[in-house]
Amino acid sequence: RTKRLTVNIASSHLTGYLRYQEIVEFLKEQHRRSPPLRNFTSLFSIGSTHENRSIWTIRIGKPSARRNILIDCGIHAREFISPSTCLYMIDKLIGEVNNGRVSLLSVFNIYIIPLLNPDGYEYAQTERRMWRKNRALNGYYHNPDSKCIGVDLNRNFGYHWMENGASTNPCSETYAGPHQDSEPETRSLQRFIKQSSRHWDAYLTFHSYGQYWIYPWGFALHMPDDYIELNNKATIGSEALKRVNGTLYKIGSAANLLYESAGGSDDWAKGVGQIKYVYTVELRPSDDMNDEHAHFAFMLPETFIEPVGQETYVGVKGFLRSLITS
Ligand code: ING
Ligand code: ZN
Repeated sequence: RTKRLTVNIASSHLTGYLRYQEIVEFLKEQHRRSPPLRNFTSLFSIGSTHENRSIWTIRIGKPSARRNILIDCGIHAREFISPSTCLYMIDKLIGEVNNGRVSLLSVFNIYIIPLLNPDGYEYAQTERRMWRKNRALNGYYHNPDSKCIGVDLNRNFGYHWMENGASTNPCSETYAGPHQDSEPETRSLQRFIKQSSRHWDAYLTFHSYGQYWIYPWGFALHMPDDYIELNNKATIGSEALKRVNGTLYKIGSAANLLYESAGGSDDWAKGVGQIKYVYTVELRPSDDMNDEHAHFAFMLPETFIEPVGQETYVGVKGFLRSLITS
């Protein structure tokens, strides 16, 4: 890349859609930025991928904070605005720590996984911009006729797996895998969520695009028992988000708003992980063809990193605050 932009955050390194190794450096820098003796952050890997990349995770919060929030980005390779939004939020949260504004972070430890699918992401960065899946070889060596690579991680999670909107064909963009929970990225996230000592208040997973703030279920059209609470808190978050740049989000269940599809990380987090507030957030652009930015689709220009990061951060904070007061 010849020309890189500067995003107005404390870290000077969010200069575009970063490569995997740049993301690792960014996280190390952020971890160094927070006061080390007070233990406000930790940086660790929750597992590794087919191509042996680590899935890095940063915790931000007071060690005494009792409640836990999980956020991931980059399940799908081509959705570049997603990992960049996680990185932006990490920078802002650590900025608040350093300025002594820790009210949210004395209640919540926020765990952020900025890139759950680094193999797919690197492939999209270097070989094929529209790649979606991970880089599983799908038995290629046993059956060289099947040259199709990759499992759709958001169809691989084992809750009502393969019931709807997924494929058993390894060549499909929505290939659900040879069996449920087959992928190292899937299992790393599940193992981390299940670590029993931790209670999770909320799980947010960031995708693009469409401007949707959606909740389970994805596998079928019926609603969870507590969907009114899920809808209320999504409304609070999206209204906070809208106040920043006027960006409008639609709210509803995944199957109703988008399409029925099983095996998503959100359905698993709620159905198996028993997390109450579970959301998939589809970031900008809008998918409304009357919207001036809709045509960017997955290829949102890097100049959007800042406005999308900013509004999403405000939306997430608004949502988190609503968890405290209720
Ligand atoms: N969209 C999601 C997908 O995995 C989704 C939509 C969300 C489906 C939650 C099921 C559950 O297809 C994108 N853009 O990835
Ligand atoms: Zn996606």
